[in-house]
Amino acid sequence: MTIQTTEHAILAEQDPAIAQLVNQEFDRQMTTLQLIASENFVSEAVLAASGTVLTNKYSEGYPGRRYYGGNQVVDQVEDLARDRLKELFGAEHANVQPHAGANANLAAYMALLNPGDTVLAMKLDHGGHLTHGSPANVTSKVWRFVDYGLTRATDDGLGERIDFDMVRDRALAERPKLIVAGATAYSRIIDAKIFREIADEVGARLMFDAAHPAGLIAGGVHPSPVGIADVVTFTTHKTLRGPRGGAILCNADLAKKIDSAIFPGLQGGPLEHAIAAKAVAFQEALRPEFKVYSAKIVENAKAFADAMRQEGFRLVAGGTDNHIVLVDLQTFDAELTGKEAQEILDLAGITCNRNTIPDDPRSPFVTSGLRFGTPATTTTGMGIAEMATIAQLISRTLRHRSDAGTVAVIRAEVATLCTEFPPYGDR
Ligand code: DSN
Repeated sequence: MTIQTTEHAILAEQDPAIAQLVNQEFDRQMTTLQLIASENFVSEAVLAASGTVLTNKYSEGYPGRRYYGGNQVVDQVEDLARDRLKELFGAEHANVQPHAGANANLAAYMALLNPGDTVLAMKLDHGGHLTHGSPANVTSKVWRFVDYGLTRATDDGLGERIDFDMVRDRALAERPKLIVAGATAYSRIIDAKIFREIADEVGARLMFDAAHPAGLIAGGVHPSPVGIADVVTFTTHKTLRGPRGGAILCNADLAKKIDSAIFPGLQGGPLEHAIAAKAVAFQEALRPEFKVYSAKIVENAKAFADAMRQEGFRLVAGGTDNHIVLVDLQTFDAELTGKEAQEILDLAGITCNRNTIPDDPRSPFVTSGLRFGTPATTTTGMGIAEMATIAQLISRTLRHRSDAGTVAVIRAEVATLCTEFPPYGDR
């Protein structure tokens, strides 16, 4: 498939090599299934705002307090983005400048902590994030992270859950200055109120990393941590369906600290073209249709989880309440690693990512799990029937992984399915 827009024609004339690669990526996205839980398809309007002359402008500082001239228009863009975001989540203060979720998290730590302070966050292999204190990440070098995890799966099929007894015990023993709630591979609701109670008991601040459920929160299908946590950080490109980037929400009393942590603490000039695209996405998320979309993401995830279970896969946490389905491959095929499964599914045109499962015996590079998500397929208009089909395609691919002919047949079936649900119409 090729891109037919005027902008792409200009790119093709000026830089054929990059234009050709953009086209190849467009074709990949249009003809394969996008099941990475943290990806989505932005609207044409978000795409349009991303590629504007706003990229030319330096605007270090904040609206009304910039270090360069000529920011009269850009100030209005950033104000619109902040106002829409506050309205969307009912927040007192919004910062829309973080270039990424990692920056949003770093800024929150910088605003709330001194170097060496103790932070309690979820273990990476139980679903946490690199910036929640992974030994490989700068966060663990500046602050002292201790962790909590999930309960073990029980025989009655209930599945793993956040172990709040462990959260409380660790909090009482370690007296952290900050507790971090939020995860990248946890398929259940995360209740900020329980974390708040524990944080209050030990005199800790609470940060909620809502990168994954942000869109579900905006759409009203996941309880909001805003006003419960001291700071809420998130990315704008996952369930929220905006451009790549980050954002931070907090109460008015922390506004100055958060803003100073982003600039001048961590970043220089904000990416105002990205901020404009964020503003467009926030406007889209304010519309009633976004509530319908969010509910469908969860409905599809539940249908996909049921179908995967019927195909013989064990699901971490026993199922899903959100957009994520985390599969433990060990009972399906003890020999099959997450890495091998991801690679063979790629050949079949099914895009997902390998993921650790709780207490994974394999390394994070190999893993014993696969993470799937429904934000992107739901955007294309796929529904419950397609979720069942996709689960069957995954199961067939993995069962017949040594048969290149069967994988090629599945690849063709995937392409046919995708062309029935084009996210960009005639683009
Ligand atoms: N890379 C993101 C995800 O896939 O969940 C987290 O940063």
